[in-house]
Amino acid sequence: MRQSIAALLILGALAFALSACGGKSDETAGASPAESQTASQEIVIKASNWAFDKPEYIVPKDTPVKIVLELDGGHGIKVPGTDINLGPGHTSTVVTLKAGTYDFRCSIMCGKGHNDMVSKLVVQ
Ligand SMILES: [Cu+2]
Repeated sequence: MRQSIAALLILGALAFALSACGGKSDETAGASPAESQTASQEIVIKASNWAFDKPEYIVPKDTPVKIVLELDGGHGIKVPGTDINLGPGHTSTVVTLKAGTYDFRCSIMCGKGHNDMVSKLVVQ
């Protein structure tokens, strides 16, 4: 009788230790380094032949935002003064911008209307 009680106690202790271990590893898995890249807002810029869908895009300053380029044709954007450089095969990025107005244009020679493809990011 005494032996079976000891066995139960050992089993109980083992179960407790295992569950404690499990809890710990779950916590570690939850802390993802990618979370610092989470954007609070998404700005969609649509490029087609031969225009961007808006004359300007309003972007919140000092806030991580996801810039998404939607393409209809072979276009790209490169925004001077920022890390934004998008085009076919690389159509989104997360950036944090300082207040200001950033003019940009199509970054890929796309045909006769290429020079008309201008717009701006208004960061405020
Ligand atoms: Cu172009």
